[in-house]
Amino acid sequence: MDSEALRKFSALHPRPAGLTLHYGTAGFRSAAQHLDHVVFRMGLLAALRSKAVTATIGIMVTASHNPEEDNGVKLVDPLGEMLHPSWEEYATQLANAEEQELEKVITEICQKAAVNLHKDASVFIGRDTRPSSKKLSQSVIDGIQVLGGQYHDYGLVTTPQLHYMVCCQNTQGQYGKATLEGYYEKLSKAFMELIKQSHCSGEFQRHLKIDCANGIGALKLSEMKPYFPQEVLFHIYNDGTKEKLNHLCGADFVKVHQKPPGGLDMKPNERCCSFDGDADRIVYYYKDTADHFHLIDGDKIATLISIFLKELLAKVKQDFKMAVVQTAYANGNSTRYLQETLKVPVHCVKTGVKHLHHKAQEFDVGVYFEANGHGTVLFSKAAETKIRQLVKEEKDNEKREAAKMLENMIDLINQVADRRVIDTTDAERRALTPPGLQEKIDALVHKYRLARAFVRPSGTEDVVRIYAEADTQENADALAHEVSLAVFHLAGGKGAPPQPI
Ligand code: 16G
Ligand code: ZN
Repeated sequence: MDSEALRKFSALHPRPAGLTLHYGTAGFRSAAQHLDHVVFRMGLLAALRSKAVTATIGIMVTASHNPEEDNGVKLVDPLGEMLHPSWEEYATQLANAEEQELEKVITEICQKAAVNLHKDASVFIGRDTRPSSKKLSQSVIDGIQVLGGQYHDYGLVTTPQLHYMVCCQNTQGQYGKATLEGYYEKLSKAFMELIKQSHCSGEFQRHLKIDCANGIGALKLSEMKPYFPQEVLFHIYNDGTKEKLNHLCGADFVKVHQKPPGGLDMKPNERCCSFDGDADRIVYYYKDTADHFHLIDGDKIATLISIFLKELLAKVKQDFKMAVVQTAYANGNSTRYLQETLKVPVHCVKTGVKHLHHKAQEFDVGVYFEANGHGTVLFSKAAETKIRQLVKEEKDNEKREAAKMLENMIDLINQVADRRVIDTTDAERRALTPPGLQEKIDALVHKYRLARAFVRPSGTEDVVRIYAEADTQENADALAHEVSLAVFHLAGGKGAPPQPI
């Protein structure tokens, strides 16, 4: 290790005294001005991780759905997965080390994780459109270079694009070409295959209005446009030229407020969707002729995909294991529908893509979605090959219209508010501390029909989140309010007690 270079560069990226940050649900997130030393050190860590696994590692500078003033950084493992949990602790140690202890901490990590510092390191870098992201990604480069690593800076990319590049690189192109062109070609080809099979009420052109949360999605979607056939028409809204990132728009806004984003004028039955700031979430929505807003969130997307896959699997004469993975935020009706009507096993895990992904890997077909719109489907090689074969052979597909399934699900209303720190268990569905809180929540839930509620500390912000669902909007609001009052009283709430919603 070049101790001199390490000293020199870490002095250029000083750690503000007394600031402690943790590698959370999706990496580090904080106000952008607190992150320079963290991203420099994550450059160091990415180089170490690359040396440890002899593969290219990704590093993304983004704070996803957080406000524009925030930023964050997360590492991507060789197959495009989230950083292995065993390394999260090293990330936290490195981020919080005193400057003069940095070399010692690096040496300790090398010992614990059997890293040979003489090996080569290769890191792919990406960033979102936040004003602070460019400078922070420069600091990442400093970190990589101090440990003698090579890097490729992809500049402005979506989070999924960076994951894709890393996976392509480490599978020697088997997954696709590690270029933006390769990404657009792969996705548009798959999309066209898919729509060939769908029946689309005879329309020649299909329109989709897309709210890009004033983020990177707008840029990348514009680049992707030429790869789609003429009959698919995208209309981009909230492209970042006028308003702030994630402000009154984006997937999180639409999900939380159950209404269309600002800046998107929606006519009855028009198809609309929203990304978040780094374009790794999507939710769909439309309004009907009676002006009612309908949200197709992660729960419904997972259910629709499951209906489709379940039908395909029934035709494949092999016993593939399929399951859906959700979090505690999943609407209770979607869980019931999947388990009872569709007969698909459902598993509940902690919030965060890494937990869902990990669980979904246990199955031949693992569908995972968070209610907020993060998700995908994983296939075992054998299941993927069989399904591809079948899809190719299938000429006469039945109609699978969203409406059919939506009739089977009644929307329950979810309310989320913020409060103080709490410890949880059972995939975050039950509170262990403070004493008495869980009992109180149980009693409150008991008062309402088809109700659920839970509280959990946020993994990305300094707040506690409160979730409630019930048979009507009024009841869900009332339950959320009662639970937030219980949190306020039992968990030392600050300021005035929460007001009714
Ligand atoms: C992060 C997670 C997301 C989760 C959210 C919860 C990834 C890529 N992102 O954005 O999955 O839903 O955190 O945030 O894992 P919260 O802990 O603040 O509620
Ligand atoms: Zn995101």
